[in-house]
Amino acid sequence: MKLHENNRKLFEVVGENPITHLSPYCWRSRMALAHKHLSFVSEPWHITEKHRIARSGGVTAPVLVDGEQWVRDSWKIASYLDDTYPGHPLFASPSDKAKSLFVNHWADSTLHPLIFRAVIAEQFPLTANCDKDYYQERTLRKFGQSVEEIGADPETARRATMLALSPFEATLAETSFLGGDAPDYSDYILFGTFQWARVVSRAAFWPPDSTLHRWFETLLDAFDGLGRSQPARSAL
Ligand SMILES: N[C@@H](CCC(=O)N[C@@H](CS)C(=O)NCC(=O)O)C(=O)O
Repeated sequence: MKLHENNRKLFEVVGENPITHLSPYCWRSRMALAHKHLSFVSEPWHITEKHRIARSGGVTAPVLVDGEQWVRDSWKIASYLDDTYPGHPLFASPSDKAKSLFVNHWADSTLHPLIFRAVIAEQFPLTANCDKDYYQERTLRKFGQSVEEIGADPETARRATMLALSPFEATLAETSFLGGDAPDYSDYILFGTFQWARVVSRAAFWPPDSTLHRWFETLLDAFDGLGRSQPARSAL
């Protein structure tokens, strides 16, 4: 029996429209919970509402609350879920987990800064009004540039993103998923990245005949279309 089944919630970043789930990290945890067949209640959260997640000991979402347990950080949430609920593993072996950790670092340190530059001009207007000043201030502190400066040349950032993605594209020409015949957590990490792009940006990153497109569309349909039920920016 699953513990805390009715007492599990996930704090997730939302935009001004509360149905706009625009955080790549929160999507990782959503997909991980779905993969493990664990139900949860979504707690829409604004990035300035630090007091609501104070018990996690940190200031970022996702935060999973599982009964009495508070877990913050998408990677720690995935590890916690596999350790606590061994069914439907996210990591088939320690070696798979190590490779997923590489994907986690690659997404965070290489892909996200590029995609941020490509989409921030379109994303910022979707930010919750109560978060906008903080977001501007945090961006300036973190990158030494304003949102407007960072988002000034999305086309160059898109080209750089596609270049960075070429090893992933070549991999998907030989295998359906990074997890092999079925997705594992490494697929959900990168799904989160491109779901973020899909939710905030009107422009596609890849052509419809690419292996990336096939992989992403399959994951959008997974878990009864959990990902696809989130409206794409291009559809609005
Ligand atoms: N390493 C963290 C990163 C989480 C993160 O940066 N979340 C952003 C939302 S996309 C956040 O909550 N930011 C609030 C802030 O920076 O104050 C994870 O994987 O969960």
